[in-house]
Amino acid sequence: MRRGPAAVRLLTDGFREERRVAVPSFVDRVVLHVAAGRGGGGVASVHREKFKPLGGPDGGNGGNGGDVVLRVDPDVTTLVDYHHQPHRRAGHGAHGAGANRSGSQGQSLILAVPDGTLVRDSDGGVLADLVGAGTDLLVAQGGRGGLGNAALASPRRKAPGFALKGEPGDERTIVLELKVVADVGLVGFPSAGKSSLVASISRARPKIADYPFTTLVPNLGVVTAGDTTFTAADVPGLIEGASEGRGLGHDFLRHVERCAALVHVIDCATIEPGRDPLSDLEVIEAELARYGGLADRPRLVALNKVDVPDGRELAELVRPDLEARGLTVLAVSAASREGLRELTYAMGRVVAEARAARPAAEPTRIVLHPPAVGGAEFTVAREAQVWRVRGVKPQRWVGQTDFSNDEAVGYLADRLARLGVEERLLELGARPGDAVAIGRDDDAVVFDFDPAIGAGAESRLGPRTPHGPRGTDHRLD
Ligand SMILES: Nc1nc2c(ncn2[C@@H]2O[C@H](COP(=O)(O)OP(=O)(O)OP(=O)(O)O)[C@@H](O)[C@H]2O)c(=O)[nH]1
Ligand SMILES: [Mg+2]
Repeated sequence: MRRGPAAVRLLTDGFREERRVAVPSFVDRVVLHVAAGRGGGGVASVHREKFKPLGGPDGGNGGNGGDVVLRVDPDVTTLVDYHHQPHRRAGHGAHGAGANRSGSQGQSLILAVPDGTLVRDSDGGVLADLVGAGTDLLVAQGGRGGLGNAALASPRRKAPGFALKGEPGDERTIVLELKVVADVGLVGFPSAGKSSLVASISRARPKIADYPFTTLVPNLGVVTAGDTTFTAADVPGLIEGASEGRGLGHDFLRHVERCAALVHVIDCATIEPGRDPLSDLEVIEAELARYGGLADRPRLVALNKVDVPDGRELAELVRPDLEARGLTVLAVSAASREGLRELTYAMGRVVAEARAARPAAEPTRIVLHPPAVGGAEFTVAREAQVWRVRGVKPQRWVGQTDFSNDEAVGYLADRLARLGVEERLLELGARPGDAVAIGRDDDAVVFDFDPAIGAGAESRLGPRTPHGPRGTDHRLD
């Protein structure tokens, strides 16, 4: 008999994957690429009025880019949407405009995920285990909008002739994983048509054949009935003594342990001696009872193969008896599709009721990058060819700079000097003309070192040019 890990196949629309997982869970896994929105650029604009042509800076700020957030939604039960669309992008912030108009914020993207979704980074490290309705995970933060020249104006720089660029949004690849426990387990004798039913109500394509124990491992199908989406699995055929290990036995009853509901699939067209719907049901129920722990699970009865005339007759004959036992009975045919809509809606109802009755887990909020506390704001290191400056602020400021605008470049130099970057470079022995790289190797910006403070300078803010601080439009002074 088969033991241990079993191959379990999960088939969803447009997606086919086979993986080995431990009984009894199925794993749904998707690689998702998320991109937050870019921040809008600030603008450099000068207020104009009749007779006052240069009335001061009035360029507005860019709007922030939208974030990408994962949020647990109890109505979502599969990752199937992300198999269809694995690239998701939030809205960009709009650029600012003259007359102090700010650009609008980019639309954030809230991605609904099922309760219990595990989020990994592309290296496989766990980022978060999302449990509880409403739990949020910020997976990609929108870029900040750039400041317009109005916001950049200061007593020292009354009329900046430049604005800051918006910053790019985070982009990352994450892996979503969901341990899927089938919502509904289809149980019954071998060849009753369990796999045929899963195939008829979902996109799953399990093996179907007219010999017993065709199904060796459960097949999971995603079923949608009205507003409810759920998963149904065809548990391998059960026979008398299954709970003691006969047939495929015990291993497969473990599959139904965590199902919210069970469907008895009963073959109404079998010609095997000693078989009839009522005794079939009793044999299976006896096995479930011997296995234990399943008594509270709601049951439906699907009387299958009513496309066969004798089968239909038998189904109608036994229906009153089954209904008298309080069971919901549906006459169906996996072959002709008769009664399948009613069956899936009945399944959807019991699943929805079971979900509603489940205690809700408390929502928590998780942020991926907790702000760093303390520590230096930047580091400077001597590398083979360059002085390498690393740090969140210097790297962000470089991203905000429009290098085609000299004033903007001057402003960046002032900011770096104020943070102490120049001082540190001089301390370490950097000389004017040395190459200084800010940022990582792959997207660093390289400058010639041109310190505003010469060695022994009195003041860091001392004038660098005869005209005043960098980043000033002298026409407006
Ligand atoms: N006429 C008719 N035949 C059906 C119907 N459903 C299934 N069958 C046939 O019954 C046989 C068994 O079907 P399966 O779906 O493999 O049965 P199963 O319950 O999954 O069987 P195991 O995996 O062996 O437990 C196949 O030959 C099917 O074509 C039906 O509604 N009508
Ligand atoms: Mg089967």
